[in-house]
Amino acid sequence: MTAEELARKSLEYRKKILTYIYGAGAGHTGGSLSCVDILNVLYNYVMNVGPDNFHDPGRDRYIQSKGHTVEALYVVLADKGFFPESDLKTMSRYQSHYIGHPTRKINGVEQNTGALGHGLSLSVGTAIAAKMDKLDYRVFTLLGDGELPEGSNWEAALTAAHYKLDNLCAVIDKNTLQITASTAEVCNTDPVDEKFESFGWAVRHVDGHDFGALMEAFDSLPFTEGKPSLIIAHTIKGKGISFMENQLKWHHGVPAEQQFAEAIEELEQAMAVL
Ligand SMILES: Cc1ncc(C[n+]2csc(CCOP(=O)(O)OP(=O)(O)O)c2C)c(N)n1
Repeated sequence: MTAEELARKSLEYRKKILTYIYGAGAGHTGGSLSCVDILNVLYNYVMNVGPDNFHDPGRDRYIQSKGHTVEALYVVLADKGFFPESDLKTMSRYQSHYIGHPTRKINGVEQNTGALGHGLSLSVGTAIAAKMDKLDYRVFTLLGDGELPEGSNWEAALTAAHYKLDNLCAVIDKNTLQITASTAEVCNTDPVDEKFESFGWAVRHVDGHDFGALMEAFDSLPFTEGKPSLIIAHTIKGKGISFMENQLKWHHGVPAEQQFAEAIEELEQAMAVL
């Protein structure tokens, strides 16, 4: 897929994220909108994974550590054909498997996540398994900048470098906001690039909404042979909907009827000029 095609798809994804969150009356809106371009590029340009090979041991793996923004993952998995999109109408409803965090009950989900701080460890184990099994799949994980203070991340970072996991790529969705305050105010992890580099990772910064830049970064993996790679994706929480961008209340804010209509209108206008 080209950068232009990906850009169009992301606008569709944003509409769907808002539609299903609005329908469910629940969801993590801001962080889903900040990470959806990254998921789009991963699933439609980078990774060798789809419903046809999901049980193939050689498939690429994606583990979403910031599990609370599962709505972005759901719309991408539905678009890839892992399950019918109509399933998402049940999101967050009684007895639906489409709950507010990823579980392996959903086709296409590799690991249960949601308690922050576990995705990188799971990914390290999966990447070690590839090396042991002499398989050439790659492992991708998405971390929130707000989850980085969890100590398990740093243990995993150390281990990834120790085992020279150049088949592992972590992406930080660095939208700079947490739930109640900025990430820097809650627990500052900057300079996060220098920290990971000092742990033995190869690190790059990228605009997390620039499709060409994301594609180029993923094309360059591994950044250094014998080292795990980290992409620090600079993103905007609530990206694409002007009244949601960079606003804490949209962490898990659900649009009211009028706000929903305005948001969809903004996305349709963006589509018209693309
Ligand atoms: C172990 C754990 N502690 C606390 C939470 C509650 N929690 C849910 S989202 C969130 C903020 C996460 O911030 P970030 O990772 O930056 O997510 P984003 O801003 O991208 O949505 C927290 C603390 C959790 N899910 N897991």
